[in-house]
Amino acid sequence: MIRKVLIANRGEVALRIIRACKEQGIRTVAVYSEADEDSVPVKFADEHVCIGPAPASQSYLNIQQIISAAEITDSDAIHPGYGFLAENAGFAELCAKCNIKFIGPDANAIRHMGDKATAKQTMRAAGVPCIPGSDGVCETLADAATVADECGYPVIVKASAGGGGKGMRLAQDRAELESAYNMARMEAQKAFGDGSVYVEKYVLNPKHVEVQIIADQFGNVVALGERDCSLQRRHQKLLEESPCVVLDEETRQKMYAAAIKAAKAVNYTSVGTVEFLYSSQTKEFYFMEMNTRIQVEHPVTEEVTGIDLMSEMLHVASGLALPFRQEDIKQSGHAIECRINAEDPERGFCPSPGKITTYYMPGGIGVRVDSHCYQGYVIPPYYDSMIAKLIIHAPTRKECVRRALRALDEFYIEGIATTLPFYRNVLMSKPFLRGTFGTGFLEEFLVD
Ligand code: MV4
Repeated sequence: MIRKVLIANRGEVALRIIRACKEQGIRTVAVYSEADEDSVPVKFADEHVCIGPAPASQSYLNIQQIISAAEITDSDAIHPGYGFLAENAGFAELCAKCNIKFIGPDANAIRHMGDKATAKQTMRAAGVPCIPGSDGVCETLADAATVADECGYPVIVKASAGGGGKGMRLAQDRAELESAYNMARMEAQKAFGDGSVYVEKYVLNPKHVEVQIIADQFGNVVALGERDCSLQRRHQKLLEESPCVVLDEETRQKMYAAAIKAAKAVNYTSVGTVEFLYSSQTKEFYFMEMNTRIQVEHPVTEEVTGIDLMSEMLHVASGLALPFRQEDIKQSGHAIECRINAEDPERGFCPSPGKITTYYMPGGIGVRVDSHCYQGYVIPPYYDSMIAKLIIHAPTRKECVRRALRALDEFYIEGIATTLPFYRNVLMSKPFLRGTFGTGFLEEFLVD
């Protein structure tokens, strides 16, 4: 069993982890940077340790400091949350070496899925549908051209060490392939110190649908429904919902089976997310990546399934078997999450840190706010700009949208610019209300 968890994160997710631990009687240790001394997670944790200056590289990414903090507080586990060290295989490995339980999958699974070309090869070999393209890395431009001719243009060149949109280049034809290939390689080398790239057919305006899975240490893997995360801007998700309204029941079940197969292929344990691209035109879905962490949008799944993912993540980490089987999972109603960022939608979503002078949160049935903010809190400029997640649950999508609009009207944040007004516009737009929009929707929507 786990007695004491060190939370190697900050903000909303640190608070989410503390809440789950408290409910299980697990003691908590907050580590924090000099910029986060006055934060809610630091106040709510049983113990706190300052691990360095504001820049993340010197605090939340400082592995030596975090391991030392775990040792001096006698913590037996570390929860990495999302971002920072959550998908750092070396960190997971070091935790294991120091006899500290890393709350997440093992280092091998993280490493395997972190290399996107290898992950895709493994998935294809396991029988998970993949986007037509190269089998692994394309070592030369000639290789890339052969693959592109086989699967047909347009193609996309992706960094193997990338993910989430970094180091991607589109090529409409053979003439464009050369620069796309070279640019992707250079960008990947610069960003990740690894210039490996792979090539696949470009799917036009797909939906981004991801399946939440959870796996225990006894080989049980359960799919906990899907999330439609197509509403993104520059590869930053802004709104997520569950279920995905364009999936028919047969395709949905096939997608769950593929996600479970993906997890089993790497002996996965803990919570994880298998990302798929879905083409509404052909009704085909393809494996894209697997995220080996708890994600920002996990509450959408919690609302629809009634399962506390953070709590179950702690349970499987401590060696317990899953308390449910696939046939026990029932999804009810619809859930939408809006990520409220300290950004100005009127100024190209530029960050807007500073003091929150008014903070009034919405409430009522079906309304949940996951946030570490309060009136008087000063948002530091050093980290991610997400300050709150507004999560709405209702019996139908239509009611969910109306409830979301009602909650947005009640949410008052003053002193800084936020993305609150932006969501009102999105939730009232025709493409959103139809629900058929793909990943290209928002960029078009924001033009006019
Ligand atoms: C694609 C694609 C179309 N076809 N791959 C973007 C992030 C990274 N995870 C992969 N991405 C994409 N890969 C093929 N073969 C379109 C995207 C993409 C995208 C995917 C999900 C959500 C938003 C997106 C926005 C632009 C492009």
